[in-house]
Amino acid sequence: MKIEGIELRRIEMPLVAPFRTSFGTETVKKILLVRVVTAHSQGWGECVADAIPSYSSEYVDGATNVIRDYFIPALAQSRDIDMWDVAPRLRTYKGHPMAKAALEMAIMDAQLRSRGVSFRQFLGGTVDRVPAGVSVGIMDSIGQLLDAVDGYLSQGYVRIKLKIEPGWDVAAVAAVRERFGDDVALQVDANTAYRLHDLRTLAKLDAFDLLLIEQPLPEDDLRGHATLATELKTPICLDESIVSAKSAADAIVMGATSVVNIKPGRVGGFLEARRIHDVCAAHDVPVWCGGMLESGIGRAGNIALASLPNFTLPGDTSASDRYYTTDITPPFVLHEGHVTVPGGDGIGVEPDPAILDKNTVSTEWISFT
Ligand code: NPG
Repeated sequence: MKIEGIELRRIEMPLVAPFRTSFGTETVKKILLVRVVTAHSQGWGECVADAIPSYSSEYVDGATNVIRDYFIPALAQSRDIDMWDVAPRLRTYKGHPMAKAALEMAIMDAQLRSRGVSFRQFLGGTVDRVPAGVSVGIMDSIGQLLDAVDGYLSQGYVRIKLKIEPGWDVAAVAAVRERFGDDVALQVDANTAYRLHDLRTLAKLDAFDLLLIEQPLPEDDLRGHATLATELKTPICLDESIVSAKSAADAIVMGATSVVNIKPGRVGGFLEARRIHDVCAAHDVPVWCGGMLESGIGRAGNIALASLPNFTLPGDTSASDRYYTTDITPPFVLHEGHVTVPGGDGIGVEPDPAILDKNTVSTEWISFT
């Protein structure tokens, strides 16, 4: 596939409400979009790096720079590029999986569109719709949290994930269980906010029959997670720690995780995400698809990934209006707790040019010719 050029487009989208996690509060999502143009098609990729390096070491300005200054020149050495070439050609550059994933996604989208194949077909998805969970941020009060959960349950979300941190954990979970009962599929996400010495607090969560506790300890602490797993009844699920199929295999074999959150951006792209899916399936470890507040572009890819057979738990694949009043693509909507897997070529959605322009902060065109 011959690439004519790549556009790096920065957009900013206001969130419907502030989203607070153990590492910070977001009110506006700053997104880098990558558009790859070939003679026959174009393809879109979304970089999930945050504005600041707090979830991981990547951040959106850094991702923009590394793509412009290193990755595109490496790819432009030959105009003829296949999606399978992207990761090997960028391997000399350490890290930056979110930036690499965005480029690979755009190239994959262009290539699949020109072949008339959808992400779902290419990845091996087996269903037309996937169950949608929702992630609920840390709030100022329990009352506020209960109102938010109530709203999401009435919209039909089939699983609730509560963000937790020390001081906002057992009481929040207890209040949600007490108000909404034991039938609600409930899980928690700590985003690395605890240490092994918090074992007693974390063990109190065992009383609430949670689906899982996500990433309680720092990402490099696989041994700590393995220890925790022997002490807790609640299954441990790793997110930040799982950066490749190899790290997934290591974590599983060490007993550090019994469920895996797969985010294509975190692991360098959809090709590696599918390898992680396969490794987990081979170990009978269920997976679910995480989210990073993506616009419709990234969301479309995530939903296609979530249609693979070992995605047996609902993902953070919520409807567009969970985060955005107006998405840049036609919105993903909730029907009976599910979202529809796009069936069109490539990611199956296109941004609306007027909405895209309205949210655009800057664009850069890098020609390959
Ligand atoms: O639904 O897209 C979504 C967001 C789900 O909670 C969510 N994401 O740690 O998984 C996470 C968290 C996150 C959000 C992480 C933004 C980093 C940035």
